[in-house]
Amino acid sequence: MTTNPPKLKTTVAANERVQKLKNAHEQKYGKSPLFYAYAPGRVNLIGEHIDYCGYSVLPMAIEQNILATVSVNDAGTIQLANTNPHYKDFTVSCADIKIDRDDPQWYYYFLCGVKGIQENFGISHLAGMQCVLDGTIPPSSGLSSSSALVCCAGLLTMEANNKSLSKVAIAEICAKCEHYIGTEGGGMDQSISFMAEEGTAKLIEFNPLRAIDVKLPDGAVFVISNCCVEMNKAASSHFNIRVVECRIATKMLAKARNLEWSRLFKLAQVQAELKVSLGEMLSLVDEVLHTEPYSREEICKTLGITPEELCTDLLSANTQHVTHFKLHQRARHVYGEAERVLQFESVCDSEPAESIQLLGDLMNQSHASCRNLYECSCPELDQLVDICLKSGAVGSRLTGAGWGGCAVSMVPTEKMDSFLQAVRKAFYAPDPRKTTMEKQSLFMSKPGGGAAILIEE
Ligand code: ADP
Ligand code: NG1
Repeated sequence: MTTNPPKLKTTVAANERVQKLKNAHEQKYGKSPLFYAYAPGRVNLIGEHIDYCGYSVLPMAIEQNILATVSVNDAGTIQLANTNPHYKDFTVSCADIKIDRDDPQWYYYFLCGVKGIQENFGISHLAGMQCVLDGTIPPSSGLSSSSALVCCAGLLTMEANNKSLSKVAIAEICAKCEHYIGTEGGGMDQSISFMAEEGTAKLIEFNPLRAIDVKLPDGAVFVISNCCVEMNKAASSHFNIRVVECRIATKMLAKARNLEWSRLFKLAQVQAELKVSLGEMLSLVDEVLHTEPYSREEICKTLGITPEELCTDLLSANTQHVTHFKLHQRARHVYGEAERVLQFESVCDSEPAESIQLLGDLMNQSHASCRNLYECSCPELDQLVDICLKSGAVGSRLTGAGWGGCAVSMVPTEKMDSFLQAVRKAFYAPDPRKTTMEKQSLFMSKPGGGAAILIEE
């Protein structure tokens, strides 16, 4: 479907959060907003770190979002303010939009969205804008606060400049332009932020981008819990190191099978070229790649490239320092996780009697693979996942990039209250810092709707 992000009429006075933000806008800029825009965060149910390898993922949007007020002017500047005092005011000339990836300040994510729209339409004179932003997604916790900010900025820039795009097109633009901040994500977050629909999770497929409804089983709910360790993707190299390891594994597997390896960049492309199953890809990984980390020298020798070519063609700006790469483990995770996503979707589709247990098992296998093969968990998150399982979840796993942040647990509906109580007691109550964060750190989530423009009635 080629629908555009919706424009919804709203009675501002009936929505306390929007009304408060409108007041803040009037106070700050001395005029009323022309319109509002919001974009949700997401929880990924299964399919971690495989979107940038070209494989499908299975997220749902959450209720928490980034909401912005917008007034438009011809002053030639973009003025930003935020309800959270931690995020300082910022003003920039429309003629001088620059993003400093060495200093990932909050407003650079906003500018990613602006730049994406500007470049897509070749806009030479961007409309001047004044915005106040308000976010309810815990940052750096795997629930896509950064992408919600990029998507919200992309959406409001499109509207302020009287342009229009389908959900698919704007999702693709926002996925690409978030790379300006330095992280090489795969597009899951921006796709679900625009293509989400209330009441259904989505299987997101790439190339071409599509979102297919996935009906979650009755009788269970999904609960998000935050281990209260933040991991900022753009300010660290963990994330891009995994992207690079997958890229190098792609080249090594392709070379071993005499494919034209220099034009392949994603693990899914190797499978597509070989026309084999995911199971066969797992065997190929075992046959071709060794479990010891690969040195730069070994990679260059096997691919027949120079150290300079490795740096410029395969590594990103923030991974130039890496000396060793775990290719076997990362590729095994990716092909195994891609298979689990398909199994998860198939269980949801066919609804066997034991659906909940089967889905829970897949989530547990996913966490084990993230922890052991992809090494993107951390002790606090592992502890939280263990507590969730002991508290009644049938499945529990880290969600999002990892190295901190949130777990998602599948809990039989009748156990929900006792589950929340037990997790509270075992994980949050013993630590005063976590206790204060508990309200926004432990909550049930239903599939929410996608990004939209709001216009006052
Ligand atoms: P996530 O996993 O949530 O996407 P990232 O570490 O990639 O986490 O991005 C978090 C960054 O996004 C924050 O450091 C901040 O710059 C920006 N951000 C998140 N929420 C907000 C907000 N409410 N207002 C402004 N910037 C935000
Ligand atoms: P979060 O959890 O928002 O940091 C990141 C990537 C996704 C995906 C997941 C791991 C970005 C913007 N997002 O998400 O594309 O790769 O990690 O599955 O880079």
